[in-house]
Amino acid sequence: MDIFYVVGHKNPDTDSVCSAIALSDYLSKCSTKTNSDEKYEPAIQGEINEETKCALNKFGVETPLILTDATNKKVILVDHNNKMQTLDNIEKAEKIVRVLDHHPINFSYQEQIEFLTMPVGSTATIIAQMYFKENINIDKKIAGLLLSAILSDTVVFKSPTTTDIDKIMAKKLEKIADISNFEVFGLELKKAKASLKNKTPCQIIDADFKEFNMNGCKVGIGQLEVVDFEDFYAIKEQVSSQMKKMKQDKNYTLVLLVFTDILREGSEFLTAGDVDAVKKAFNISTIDGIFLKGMMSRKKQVAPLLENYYNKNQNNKN
Ligand SMILES: [Mn+2]
Repeated sequence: MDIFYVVGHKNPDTDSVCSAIALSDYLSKCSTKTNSDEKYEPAIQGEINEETKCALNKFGVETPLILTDATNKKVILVDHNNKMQTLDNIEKAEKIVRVLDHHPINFSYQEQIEFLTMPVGSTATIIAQMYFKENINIDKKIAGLLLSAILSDTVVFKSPTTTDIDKIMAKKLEKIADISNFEVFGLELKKAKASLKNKTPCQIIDADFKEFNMNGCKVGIGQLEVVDFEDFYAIKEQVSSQMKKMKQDKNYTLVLLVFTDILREGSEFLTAGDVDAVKKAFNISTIDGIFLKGMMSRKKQVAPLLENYYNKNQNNKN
């Protein structure tokens, strides 16, 4: 029997985990239809966060197995297509079978594969559409997970990445998942993730951290949703010095943490390293204490602005 591991990005978030579970379910159901002997196994690259835990508990779904190395495995990548964020030794994978994602394309492969991306708010949105389009039965658990992922990635539809398709899919899934008010449920999820209390600076930085190669510069961008900014001010200094240490130890050009206030709909930054890049990319004269109204999305706002800056400024790498 062929086993395919369906896996999301490093530092898994709710969309990565729930999409891996849902796509495994979807593909298993498709393969049953065609009587093929294929097994789809959802996997994660590391511990899940509090928000994802909340979603999995609510719908009674087990945490997927942890897989960090692709060697000799057949893998399906969800919610990422960037080498920096994928399994270790991805070049030693038996095969990357397919990619399903909603991030900017950053991928090349020597073989023909199925590669699907759509400019929507979450990978879960694409998977939900596939279920409805192919008339594959969505059970309550899977609907609940897909809904959780859409609400998580779109920050309950407040992120500029939100599209009408996300909202339409959420409405349909809400009924199947038997959730009476998805906005209330979305905030419940966000609050689970937002708590900074009882976390070490490392845990705060790592919670939702992604690495990028921007024109040869190693850039790490983390994002946290904060309900009470007082909690953020209380830990700011400690987190800041940990970020500086991390920049040195792991040789980053820039480490940027985005603290997003979902109620005020904007963010504050903490940086270590190339401060100049941040000032120029976001057109601000200072970083400390500046609240950037409307800045909600790493994917659509923070990363592209920085990438654009580094593409124009090849020198100045350290
Ligand atoms: Mn996503």
